[in-house]
Amino acid sequence: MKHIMRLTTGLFLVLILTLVGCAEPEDDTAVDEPAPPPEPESVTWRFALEEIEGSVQDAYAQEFARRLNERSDGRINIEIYPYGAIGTSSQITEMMQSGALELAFASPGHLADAIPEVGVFTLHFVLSDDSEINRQVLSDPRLHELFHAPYRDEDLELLAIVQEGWMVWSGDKPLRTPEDFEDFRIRTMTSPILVSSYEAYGANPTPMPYAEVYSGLQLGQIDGQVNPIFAIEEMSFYEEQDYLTSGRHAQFVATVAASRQWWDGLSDEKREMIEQTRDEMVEWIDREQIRYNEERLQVILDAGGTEFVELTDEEREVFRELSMGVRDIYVDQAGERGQEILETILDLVEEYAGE
Ligand code: 6CS
Repeated sequence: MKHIMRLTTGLFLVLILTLVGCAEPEDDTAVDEPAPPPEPESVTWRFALEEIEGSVQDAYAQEFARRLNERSDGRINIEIYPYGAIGTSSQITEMMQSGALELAFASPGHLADAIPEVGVFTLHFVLSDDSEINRQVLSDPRLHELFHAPYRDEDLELLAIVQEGWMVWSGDKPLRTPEDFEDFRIRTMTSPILVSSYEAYGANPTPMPYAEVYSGLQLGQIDGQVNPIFAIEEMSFYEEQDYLTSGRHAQFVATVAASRQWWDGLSDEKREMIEQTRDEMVEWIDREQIRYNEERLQVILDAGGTEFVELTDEEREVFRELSMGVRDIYVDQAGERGQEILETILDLVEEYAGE
């Protein structure tokens, strides 16, 4: 495997980052309280990734850091910690919740353990087949508003929802029908709703952290996994797999989150700079992720030994029907707020499709 996860080093870093937290002073001033100390000339914020250098999340963080630095005339600096520098996705989220990290990516496939409502992004056939429509839906303020409370309840602030590419199934055979999935040990991210999605297809889902997938494939603990193409290439999963099957059943969706404690302590000026930068990056990151996925597919095909298979509309329809019952499991777990989120996404998809 090209990239060895340095989790031991990560533990040291967790300790150091916890000790040197750099929250900003509160901006709200009660009339008879002493004036807050002036804002520091320059600040350094930490941004942790669930993906390695060269990934879509890395591209986002690098560009976000560059634009914020420029917008703030060099006063805002961002240090980026790629996957492996700190810990698993769940550990990164916990650090952000405790205020030891300012910013991080948090994928619903892991985060739904803590925030069941985000499990909506792990359901199949909810978003459009058209990624341009999905980009508009995922950046719509009406959707963001519904996630505000669930994130705040878990000491997080939602900043952005980003699609990173179509999820693709990899295995030692094409996965065209539910019969192909029969007892197929497919690795999933750790949230329970993903397990239900693959049980509905007759598979044997096996949740595990990202860092263990390559060795899981190599040692035969799992038969396959599911991820966007850029990740299958950069994590070398394709080296252990003969087929990639694309059913366009779901986008890999990630969220950019902030520590609630840190966010609440920021000045209005800094919060606005972050929000403007976030808004201006919506189209940029979407173009980048499309390019990354196209280019990496070519790298995989050029290496030889892995075939790319696309499901027909009829084949997709069988999976779509099987996936419908999982929506009820999601609503059971995520309650009324989850139901409203699911309905809003379905409505927004129709609205942006002009239906
Ligand atoms: O499969 C996973 O666990 C991971 N996949 C991607 C593309 N990003 C982060 C996530 O943890």
